[in-house]
Amino acid sequence: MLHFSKPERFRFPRKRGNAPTLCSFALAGLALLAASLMTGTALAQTVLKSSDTHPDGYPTVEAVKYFGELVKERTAGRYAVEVYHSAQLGEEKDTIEQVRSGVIELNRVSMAPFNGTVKETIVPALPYIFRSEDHMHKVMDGAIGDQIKAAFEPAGLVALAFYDAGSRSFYNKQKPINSVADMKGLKFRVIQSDIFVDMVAALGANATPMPYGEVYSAIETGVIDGAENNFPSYDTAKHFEVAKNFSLDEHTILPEVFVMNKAAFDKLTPEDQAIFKQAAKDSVAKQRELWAAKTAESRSKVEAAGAKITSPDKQSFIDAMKPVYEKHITDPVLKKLVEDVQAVQ
Ligand code: GTR
Repeated sequence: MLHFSKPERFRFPRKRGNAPTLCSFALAGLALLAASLMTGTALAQTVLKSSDTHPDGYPTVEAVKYFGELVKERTAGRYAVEVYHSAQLGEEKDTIEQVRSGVIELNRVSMAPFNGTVKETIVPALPYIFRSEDHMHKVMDGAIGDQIKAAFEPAGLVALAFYDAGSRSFYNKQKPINSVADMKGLKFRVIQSDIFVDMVAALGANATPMPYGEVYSAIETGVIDGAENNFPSYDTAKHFEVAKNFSLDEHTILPEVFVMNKAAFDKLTPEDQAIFKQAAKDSVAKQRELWAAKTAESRSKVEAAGAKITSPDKQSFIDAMKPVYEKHITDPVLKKLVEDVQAVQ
């Protein structure tokens, strides 16, 4: 569903009993024009809503804003994008439903909550499937990335871009983690995906899937001992305040996805579709640059605030993941995808 932006309703300054005069209509028209010029929205412009769980200034939020600027410029102002950051439209799982049903047109989310609906997203969510961020880029920027993008269509979505999310690691309030043995019995919040639940179980710990916005107080009150995420999320969600032991086990290098409601995309002319796709592609370069800077900034910030970063023996984490692969990679399509990813040098 596309939304046509309407400037706020103009109220005629009516005196009781007086019909609006021609002059007041002219004034109203001028006021509308002035308002639209001031807010940068042309009249009869289509404004697309986009959601993000992160706060303003976060690399994904800025990348989608940049995408919106490019689209606006390249469609001569016919389309614009409004980014609702800070989970204003709800937690990720809910906003995924909103974008699938067309309540909103765009959404920037992690791929993990799609693991149950778009099976191909399981592959990049597997622990230690990528050897490095560079390996992930080579895979996701190429034919395998295109195959994963195409898999969103039956779910009513067009995957416009993958954005960087660095690597996810565990952090907790109890103790430093130096090996898999240290994980035993700890309670971690995981992102809402069975892969993550099974990964934590394979490490001897307990997983609780929970919306992102509830994690801080769950750690603070001791419902859980910790969670897992990258440095920018650990920083901006302030989890470092309540869980100071960050173990750089880097279990996943799972990119984010920027999706559009398919019906809304299909309504665009072929020329506009090409503009949207190119703008999304251009926003990836911008996001990667912002991501690298933010990761370094967040890491120094949390360290200065007292977070203790350890580098556990990664091989023992990798070895423990066998049952996760055995359970989730049974489908021939996924088996082939895993082999294809591993073969990318
Ligand atoms: C972040 C990711 C968010 C959200 C969050 C989470 O790294 O950027 O989209 O999925 O993790 O753990 O819920």
